[in-house]
Amino acid sequence: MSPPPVWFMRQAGRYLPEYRALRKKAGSFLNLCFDPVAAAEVTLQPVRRYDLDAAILFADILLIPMFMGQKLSFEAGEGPRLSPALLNEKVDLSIDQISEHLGPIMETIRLCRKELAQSKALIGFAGAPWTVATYMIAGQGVKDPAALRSFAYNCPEVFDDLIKKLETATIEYLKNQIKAGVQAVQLFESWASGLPADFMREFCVAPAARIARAVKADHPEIPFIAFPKGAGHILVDYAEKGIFDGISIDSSTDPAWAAEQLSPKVTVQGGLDPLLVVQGGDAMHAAAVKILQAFEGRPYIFNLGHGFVPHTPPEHVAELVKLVRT
Ligand code: 1CP
Repeated sequence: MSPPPVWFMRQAGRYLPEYRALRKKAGSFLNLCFDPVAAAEVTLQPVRRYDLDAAILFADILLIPMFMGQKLSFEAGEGPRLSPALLNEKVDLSIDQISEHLGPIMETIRLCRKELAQSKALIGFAGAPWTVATYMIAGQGVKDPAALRSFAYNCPEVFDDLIKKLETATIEYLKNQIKAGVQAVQLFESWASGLPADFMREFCVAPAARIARAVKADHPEIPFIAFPKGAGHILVDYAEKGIFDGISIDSSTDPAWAAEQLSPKVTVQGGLDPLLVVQGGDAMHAAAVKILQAFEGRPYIFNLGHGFVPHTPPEHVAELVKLVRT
């Protein structure tokens, strides 16, 4: 049995000393995103260090709201801020000029592709409409989606319009990434957890499927991965849409359940608890082996159930890659 391909969510980032050095030089996270030479370097750092099978573009899901007219900043230790928040103010959001803002990101992609070996995939990404909308509405990351759902119920026209605009912008953004050189795309739905099933079907599954269909209409050869974190049994709905090539599972998903319930036509990805990589040793080994065994004999990509946390020891990542490869 040949080992599965391996890459990691947040494989570039604060747990790597070489990232922290470049980030310090750039002054801010956004400066780093908009400097193609530095962003390409950060994208390639983990691939060089661990010989991973794929690089993921260094950018952020919150660039799209910024291109649509909200002001984006990252306050140290506090996470992202978008202003004005749609909860407080009516904002004139425009998606007509999205492509005018994409120059530096596309240049990062071209630089990465030039540097990467042919055998390594470059993965592009975007946030899914609901997840991006949560930040746009609240003006920041929120743990409890109640206020956001109330906004959707109270202002259905504004909410629908926002989701549609995000869908259109995301399609455009992903198509441009593919034209610049990414060979697979992943849609991050980081805030699916806690949503009523029908709400999730309408505002997470359906928009993701429409985005995948539109992207694949132009680029049928590009694998499309959905990562609906916290979607639980609605993962089956994603698989049954028949449009996603890959489905990434979070750490709360039982690998044995996923192997049984998700159509064998989709490639499953991920699952390992990122905190086990902080731990390392036997606990990390045992969990990784259990996941590998659950997906033996079907297409599977090794990854985490969510991104690395900043205090992950880089040497544990090296150990994990070695384990997967042997
Ligand atoms: O240096 C720093 O301080 C910035 C930390 C950081 C990094 C490294 C942020 C701020 N974004 C990123 C890069 C990033 N973000 C990537 C690059 C590629 C890689 O994975 O290596 C990707 C794919 C993202 C996607 C992203 N941004 C998501 C979806 C995935 C997830 O983690 O759920 C989300 C929700 C964001 C928003 C965001 N960006 C950054 C922060 C601190 C946050 C907020 C997260 C939260 O609300 O919990």
